[in-house]
Amino acid sequence: MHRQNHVSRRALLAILGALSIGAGCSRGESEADSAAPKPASGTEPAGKKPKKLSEIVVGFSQTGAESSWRIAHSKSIQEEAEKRGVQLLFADGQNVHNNQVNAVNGFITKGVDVIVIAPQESVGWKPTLKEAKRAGIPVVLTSRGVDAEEDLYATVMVADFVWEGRQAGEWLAKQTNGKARIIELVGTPAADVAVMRKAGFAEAIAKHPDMKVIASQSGDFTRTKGKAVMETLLSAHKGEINAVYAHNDDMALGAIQAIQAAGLKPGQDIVVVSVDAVKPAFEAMVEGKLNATVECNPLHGPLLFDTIEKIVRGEAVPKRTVVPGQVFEREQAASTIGSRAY
Ligand code: GYE
Repeated sequence: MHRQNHVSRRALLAILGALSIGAGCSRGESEADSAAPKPASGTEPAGKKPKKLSEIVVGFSQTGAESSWRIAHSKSIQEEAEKRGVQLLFADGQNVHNNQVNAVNGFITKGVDVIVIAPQESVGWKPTLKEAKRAGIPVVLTSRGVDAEEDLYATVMVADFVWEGRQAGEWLAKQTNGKARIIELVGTPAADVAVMRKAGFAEAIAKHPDMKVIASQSGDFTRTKGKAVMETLLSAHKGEINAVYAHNDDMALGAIQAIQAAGLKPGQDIVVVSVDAVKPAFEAMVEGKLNATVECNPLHGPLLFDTIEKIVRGEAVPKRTVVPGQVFEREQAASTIGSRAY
């Protein structure tokens, strides 16, 4: 708990810091005009007049549409672009790394002003990022990070994924009195978010000798795969399991269907905890089928475009912004669901 407070405060400070820098600058186009032209992340030719937001083209390579979280993330970014009059080129990667690499290479060829990447996989980005840098196009990462030197991108906005995994583990320890035989539904294995959510959870349950992950398998962050994997694992470990930890709500919702199909009661016979806190997860909590979810806020649009605006003006931006979250339990779901924005 002490740790949770500590990390939350740090996360909150990070985002508040980022926002308060933004608060000093108006979003008006005249402001952009009068801003002193400075090189942005070493990419803008010195002396070049910064463009107005309404003049820029942003290429956005999105992972895909694998989850409710992802759909809310796309919507937030698309709506914010429209609101600010920014031309957004949206490329749906359909959860294939090469599709994303091709899209970004296309943005570079086109000569867009800023490239936004929500990378499905964290590795394999260096050559493309180097190419963008050579072309003088700043890259903003959102929703997941990449395995590359920091000077290859302008900034990354993510949640504290290790913290999220730890919260799920600590919550489960409390709920089961430290006695759990767990199925872990892992996200996309090549994504940093899956690696970190796994690590945080493992760290938390390591303190409890009677908590054990019986099986850990990827459901690729989707409801369909979460259900299929859960069906297989439930029949392979009949009667052995009393908990599920899913790296996102969609896989948990799939697992819930599989638990019901096996004649068991999700939320009761098998405790289910996941990450994201999307609306459908709140609905499942209200129905008593999901026990808890760790919030991961997908509404990156406003912060993303505040950041892009600064980059275009040549202002400094933090290398990393951590979007804060909190744990929601099913007991609070009915009173909270009405105020959920995604
Ligand atoms: O938790 C999951 C999604 O990268 C934080 O990706 C994101 C994760 C999110 O598909 O639902």
